[in-house]
Amino acid sequence: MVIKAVCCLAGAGAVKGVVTFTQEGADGPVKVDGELTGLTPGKHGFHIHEFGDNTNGCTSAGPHFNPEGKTHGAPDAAERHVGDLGNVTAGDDGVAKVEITDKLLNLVGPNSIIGRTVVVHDGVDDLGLGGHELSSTTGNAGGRGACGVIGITKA
Ligand SMILES: [Cu+2]
Ligand SMILES: [Zn+2]
Repeated sequence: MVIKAVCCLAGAGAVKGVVTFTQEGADGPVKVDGELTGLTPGKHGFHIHEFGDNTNGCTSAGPHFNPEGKTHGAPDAAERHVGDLGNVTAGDDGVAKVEITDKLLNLVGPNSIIGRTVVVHDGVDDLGLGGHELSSTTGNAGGRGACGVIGITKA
């Protein structure tokens, strides 16, 4: 069984993009593929946030999706939010390719990310190591450049 989901990101500025999520079987890792444009060159925090609510823009998406009550961290860290996908990197053309395989994400079950929000940030996620007061909750990644709600798509 292959489960697929898609997210179209948009924001108040130039940043936008589309990412797809693919999971083979309920226990398999989730592949995240796509492209974001309109970014400033360099790294940008990339997360799943808790709520699929964009009523008041990307702010309404709430904090990082964190069903296990953990501290913010890098995607490969033992201690991380389920929604912590680290950074994507934009080139001089403002384009970032997204190619992530993550073993904590799920598209099925009680911790499914379907109906939650993908956010790409204006700044760099310090992966919890920056020593800022926000490092342990958001990676101090700054504003929310673009976001979108994750929805089920054709497998
Ligand atoms: Cu975020
Ligand atoms: Zn986090």
